[in-house]
Amino acid sequence: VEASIPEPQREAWLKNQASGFKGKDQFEKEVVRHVETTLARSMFNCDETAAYAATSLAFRDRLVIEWNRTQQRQTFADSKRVYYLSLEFLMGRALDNAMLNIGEKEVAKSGLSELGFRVEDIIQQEHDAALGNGGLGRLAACFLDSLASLNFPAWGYGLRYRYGIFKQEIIDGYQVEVPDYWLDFNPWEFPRHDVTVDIQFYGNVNKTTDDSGKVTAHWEGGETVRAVAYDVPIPGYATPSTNNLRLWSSQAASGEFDFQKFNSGDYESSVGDQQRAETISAVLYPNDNLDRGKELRLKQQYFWVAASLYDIVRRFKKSKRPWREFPDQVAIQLNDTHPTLAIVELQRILIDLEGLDWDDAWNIVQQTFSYTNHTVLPEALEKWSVGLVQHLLPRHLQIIYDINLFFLQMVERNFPKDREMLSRVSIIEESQPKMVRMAYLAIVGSHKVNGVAELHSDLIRTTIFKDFVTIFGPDKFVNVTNGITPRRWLHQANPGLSSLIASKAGDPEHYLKDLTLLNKIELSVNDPAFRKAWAEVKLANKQRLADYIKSTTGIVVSPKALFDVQVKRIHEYKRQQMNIFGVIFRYLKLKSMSPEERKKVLPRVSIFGGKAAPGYWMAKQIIHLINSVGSVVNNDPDIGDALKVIFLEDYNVSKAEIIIPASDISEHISTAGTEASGTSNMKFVLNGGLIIGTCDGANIEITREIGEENIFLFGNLAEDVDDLRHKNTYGDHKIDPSLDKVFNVIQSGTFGNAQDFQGMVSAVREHGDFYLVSDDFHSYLETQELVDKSYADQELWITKCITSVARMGFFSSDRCINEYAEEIWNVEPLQPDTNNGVGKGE
Ligand code: H53
Repeated sequence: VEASIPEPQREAWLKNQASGFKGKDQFEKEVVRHVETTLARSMFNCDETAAYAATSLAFRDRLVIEWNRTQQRQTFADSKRVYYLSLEFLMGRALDNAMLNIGEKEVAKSGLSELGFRVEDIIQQEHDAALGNGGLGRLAACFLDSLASLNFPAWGYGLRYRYGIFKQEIIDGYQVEVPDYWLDFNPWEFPRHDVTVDIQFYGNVNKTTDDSGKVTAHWEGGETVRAVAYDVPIPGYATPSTNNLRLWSSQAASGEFDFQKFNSGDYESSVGDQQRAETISAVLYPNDNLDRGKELRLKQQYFWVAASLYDIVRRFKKSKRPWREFPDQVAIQLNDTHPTLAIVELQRILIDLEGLDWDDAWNIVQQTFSYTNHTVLPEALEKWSVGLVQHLLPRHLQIIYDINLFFLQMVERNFPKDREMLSRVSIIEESQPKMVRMAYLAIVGSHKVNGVAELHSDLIRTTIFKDFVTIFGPDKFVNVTNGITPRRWLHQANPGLSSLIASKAGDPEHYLKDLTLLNKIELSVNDPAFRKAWAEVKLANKQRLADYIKSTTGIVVSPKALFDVQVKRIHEYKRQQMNIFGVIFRYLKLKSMSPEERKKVLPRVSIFGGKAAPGYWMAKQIIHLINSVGSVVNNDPDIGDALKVIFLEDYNVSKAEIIIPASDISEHISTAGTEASGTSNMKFVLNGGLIIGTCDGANIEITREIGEENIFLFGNLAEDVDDLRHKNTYGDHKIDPSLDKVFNVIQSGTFGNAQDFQGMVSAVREHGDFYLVSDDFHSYLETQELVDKSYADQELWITKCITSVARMGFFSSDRCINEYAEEIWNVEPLQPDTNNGVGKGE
């Protein structure tokens, strides 16, 4: 039966169209209606949780109306769409973002106040949507915001994990992981029980030949798991465009447990199938920049990719266009190699199910896909054992072998003299066991490959993907420097600074959509009133963080001290260990001073935050050392306010929104050549903090934009890292004397059992110091001294901060998305004011 309402009855629909609240009175009415009818409560038992729920539902109603219109508009215009495939979307909270993006926060604030609530308290009730680990997942979330704000027809596709990234507790200085069950009440998703796809695993392949001699492969048997769609509306800023994030949840294909088994007393296995199916989308793997090759992870990848492609193909087929037009309608971006099986799956659909020739199909595939690489770290580059792929996805392995065969034949034809190249670039690594190299498969199956910052893109072209540049030519490899959304990371996180900026740069609606307008504030850099207001905003943000620190740790810090922040995933390459060694050095120096001297030093608060992957022993040791140093330093009566060391538990998006605006200096100190881009560096500078950093990732482009007088760079360069490592392992490895002193104090037991930190010390002293902590330590300490000196001159410091913010326009994710749209996707925005005939009954 056709689901659309016939023409004569449509008038009644149009007359009764839902509209959502307009203005404060209607907002209040909607909140009360949701409290009383949706939640079945009343003014006699409406707590903040209920008020949050009702407020969210009132906003959701608004979003969903625009979302429906946007989808209709896009369907009717039949324009090319972008599909962003990402295993992680680190969204954080949605309510505040929805209020600001649709421009109704003031309405909500006064409406809630009349109903007896403070909007800030209501916003705090929301649980973060934490379906990601770190930078890669948050980048995907910033991209969704930009895609919607710029009116691009775009969908995100991901997994609806029942458990997001774990919650971190610190107990006796150690990290303890607690499950993050976040779906208790989630008003931001719409279950689509009618949008399901059955996904096949295991089984075997049979081939048949028809009369014309054409061979067709049939993938048969095995097990089936059902994917159910959950849709999350993504509001654009200051535009009605509202895009869709579709997250897949797994369930048993029958939807029920086996009654026969149940009745015959086999209770366990009767629910076993159901539980096995649900396991697929149960939990996010908590590793950042590390591949562990687990079977369930591969299952997650195929499940998500197959459901998404089925959905995309189904939408395309409705247009009744010929297959060759598929790439004119569809651009699919692979966020890292996690969705690379989509390349194989589309080829399978085209040749096995749709009957296309290999070459025609392969052309379509290559024109459709593009791949973003986010790392050069070898331990993060995905490989799957051939045996595992064969077992789980037998038909896909055959196709991978064919892709590889045709690719290697092409290489052999074009480079007949270079026999060794074949084994270097083969998608199948001839190791024991054999492995599928996912990055190579992604490159071969895409028309564009991009890195995420200039240095990183240069590195992938000259190191890990060098041969592929030779084979495909340089134009296939491009750079798109990462960006961040200024809506969340300035306007939402730092309303004080946002409105101060607006007083010079024009309406938020303008400058938040064209961030280069920030440069207007540079004209006011010497305006005393502006500078004073600037300093007051920073102090208020530091006070807000100081209050938070007091309430969560009990430690009192002075907002007048220099706040030095390093918040990010804990990883040896990010070098939190170097930071804490530097803090110990500072502590020793303070201890050696007389009380009079000590009074003269600039007080500093060293703030750390970040999660360690549960199986990453060294990262956990780093957390333990930070906490142990904190408990010694913070309780040392000699030290007082001169130095405090804080570890903030459970760093996540909503905590970042409090921490980032409060920083004076933040640390982005990875070993040169290891951090592909970094994006928090951009957030900190945009919020009027300066950074201390290495010549790595996007730090380099930040320097280019803001000027080298406004950043504290130090350390060895990427081009020297190989030689230094060689020297550290084979040559004479002398430890920096200041670092040696720090190590001796750690080993004397000053911060607790020396044995607990032996791994960190011997990594530097005895095991080649792979991350060059000792090589960079002297330069790091010197630069930290320069930070102290510079901060003492507050006038110059504020000038640096204002100038830097003024020059940060380049790092908006809008710029970044426009580059993808032009250079890679070839898509155009669809303006919301063009009606396209919607509502006329077509
Ligand atoms: O991706 C960010 C970069 C950052 C890089 C990060 C990343 C992950 O979070 C996880 C896996 C991976 O390969 C890379 O480490 O430098 O800013 C977004 O591009």
